[in-house]
This record gives sequence, C-alpha cells and structure tokens, in this order.
Amino acid sequence: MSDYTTQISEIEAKVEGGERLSFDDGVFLDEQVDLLTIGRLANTVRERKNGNFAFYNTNIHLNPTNVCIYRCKFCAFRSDLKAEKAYTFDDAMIRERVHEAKSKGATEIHVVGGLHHQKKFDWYLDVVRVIHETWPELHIKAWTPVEIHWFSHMTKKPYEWVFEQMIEAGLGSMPGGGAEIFDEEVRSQICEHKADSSTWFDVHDAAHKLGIKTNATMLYGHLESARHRVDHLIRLREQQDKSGGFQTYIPLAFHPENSKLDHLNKPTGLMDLKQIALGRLMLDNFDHVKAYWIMLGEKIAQTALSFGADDIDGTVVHELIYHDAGAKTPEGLTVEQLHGLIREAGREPVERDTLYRQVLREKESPAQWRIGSPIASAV
Ligand code: V47
Ligand code: SF4
Repeated sequence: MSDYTTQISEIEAKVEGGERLSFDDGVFLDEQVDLLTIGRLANTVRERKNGNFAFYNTNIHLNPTNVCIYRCKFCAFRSDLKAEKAYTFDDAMIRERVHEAKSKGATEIHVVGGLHHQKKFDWYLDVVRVIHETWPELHIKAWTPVEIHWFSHMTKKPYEWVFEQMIEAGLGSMPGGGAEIFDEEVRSQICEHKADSSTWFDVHDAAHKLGIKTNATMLYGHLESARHRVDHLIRLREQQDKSGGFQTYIPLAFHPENSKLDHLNKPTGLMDLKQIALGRLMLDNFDHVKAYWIMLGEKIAQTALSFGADDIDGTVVHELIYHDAGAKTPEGLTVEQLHGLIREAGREPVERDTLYRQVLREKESPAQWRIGSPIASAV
C-alpha cells in the first residue's frame, strides 16, 4: 500500500470509530486529500451528530458603527472618523432596527461593529440596553472578544465584570468573530494591533464560565497555509475540552475587495467546501458547523450541507461586513427561500433560536413565535 493509501485508511478508521484526528491527519486532509473523499468523511460525522436536519434562524444584523481604531488588512468595513463612509447609530436608529426585526419575526439580532475611540463603555452598553428594552424577547448575540477586550481596557475592569454589565443590559450570547487565524506570525501580518490569540481565548473562557454560549470562526484564504488552519482548529478543540461553551464553528472565506489585501484572489468554491469538511472532522467536540450563506453564496452553502455543515445561518438582513468586501449575495433571504435551498439539498429544514432550541410558529401568524425544546434531544 502507498503511504497515501495507508494514511487515508487510518483516518477513515478513526472517523468510523469516532476517534480524534491528529494535527498531522488534519494537514494531510487539507493538503493531499481530494474534496469528495474529505467531504464523504465529514458527512458521516455530520449525519451522526445532526441526522438529516439543517438548521437556520430568523435574524437581523446591526453594526452600530463602522468607525474603528484598528486597521485589519482584510477589513473593508471599517472607517476613519472623518471619512465620508463613517456612520454611528443613535438610539432612534437602533429602535427602528429592532421594530423591523419584530415585524419580520426575527428571534435574534447579531451585533458587532468597529471600536469607536470616542465612545465610552456606556455607549456600547446602551446599544444592548436599548435593543433589550425595545423588545425583550429578541435574543441579543453581541460583541466579539476584540470588543470585550476593548471594553475591559477602557474601564480597567476584568472581562467577568464587563460580561455581568452586558448580561444585566440584555446580552444573550457572543458571536464567533475576531478569531481570524491564531498563529501569531500570520496574525501579526493581517491584524497586528488587535486582541491577540490568547486574549481571544481568555474572553471565551470567561464567557463560558459565566454560562454564556459563544461561536468560533476562522478566516481563511489570505496569507495562511494548511498547518495554520489545522493549528487554529486544534486550539479551538482544546478550549472546547476545557470550557465547553462553543456551539458552532463557522469558517469564513476571505473577501478581498476594498481591503488592503485586494491583490489576493477570493478562495474557490472547492476551498470553501474543503474548509467546511476539515472543520467538521477536526472539531469532534463541536455540535454544529455553519455554512454562512451570505459569505459562501447560496449554491456553495447548499452543497456544504453534504460536506459537513448542518446550519446555514439565517434570513440575515442588513449585513455589511461581507457586502462592503464585495460579496454579491442577496441582502437577505426569506424563510421560504431558505427552506427551498435546504430541501433541494435533500435535508430537512429546522428553525432554531440562537441556543439551538426549536422555534415554533403558527401558519396564520408567522411573525409570532414560541420556543420549543432543545433540538439535540430530537436527533
Ligand atoms: O471577525 C471581516 C471577518 C468576522 C472580512 O457567530 C471578513 O454566528 C472575510 O464573525 N472577508 C465577523 N471575512 C463576522 C462573524 C460572524 C459571521 C456570521 C455569523 C457569526 C456567528 C459570526 O468577519 C470578523 C472577520 O473575521 N471579516 N472582513 C473580509 N473582508
Ligand atoms: Fe476594526 Fe473589526 Fe475591521 Fe478589524 S475587523 S478593522 S477590528 S472593524
């Protein structure tokens, strides 16, 4: 048997037996294994964990400001304070967004933005408070570790204190952004000044200890290589072993347009599917892998449901980070369109809330909802 055949048979046996893959297995899969083989293996794990279900949610985005003290090289969203594209939401604009969420029957608002150097911690706290007071049922998934670290730096208080204030204001969970690539050398080339990798983990650790569920991302397709991606996944897996609060892993494809790295090509569809599959195979202790359709496009997201992904995010209205960076996907999809995509891919659509509980709606009044039981129990 060739070295390749021996190694792939060993990996297949590990996947079949539910055994953990090593760093070398991951690099081999990423660098040498064809897409259909890695996809088939990832699909085995995906179906073992989530059956035929494909999850989505009804959500809306709010990026309260694009003014940011940092200058991450991959970012096309940020703005200088004095630039023409700079904007900052006031309370009335936030309330309007929440009313829109309510009228659309959204269960979640996803809130991330820039680090506006003229805004104090109370301003960020009020963003959450205003949303919560306007409509308390709406789940607020807000701020990345980069922002939480900034709040801690501004107030000179520990992360736990920052979270306690945010929870009191209405925060429900934390999204997965700001992870980029943990390898220190690559990170220093793409986002030199912002929160480093160990800070990213410290913030998640603090969140998990307080019972706050979080997500995790990886930005791929820029200056990193296979060993950086696998190292990233193993660091996530180790943190999950320790604190157990991650719900979903979301690989994020780099969109170069309007960024300082615009000389690079956007990752191909093959690369997108491979990163979904690799994440599913390496992260044996994560329940969910998300194919974020806004970033991947509907066709790749749909295909990803057979390559390891069990979630395609949501209806997503008002997304800016990817559209500023050249994404040509629609501004949002209706529930009917999401159902169509999922069913065409041979999967069964299940609406979830942010915490993966089933969302139940009456046919006569679809904007009204109530929360059912946790979905894991149904699998
Ligand atoms: O941290 C910024 C990335 C992230 C670009 O938790 C870019 O459910 C590609 O984290 N090309 C924010 N990526 C988005 C994010 C996210 C998205 C969807 C769902 C969830 C969740 C989280 O977007 C940033 C950064 O890694 N990003 N600019 C770009 N040009
Ligand atoms: Fe600022 Fe976030 Fe963009 Fe970095 S990715 S420049 S922290 S808005």
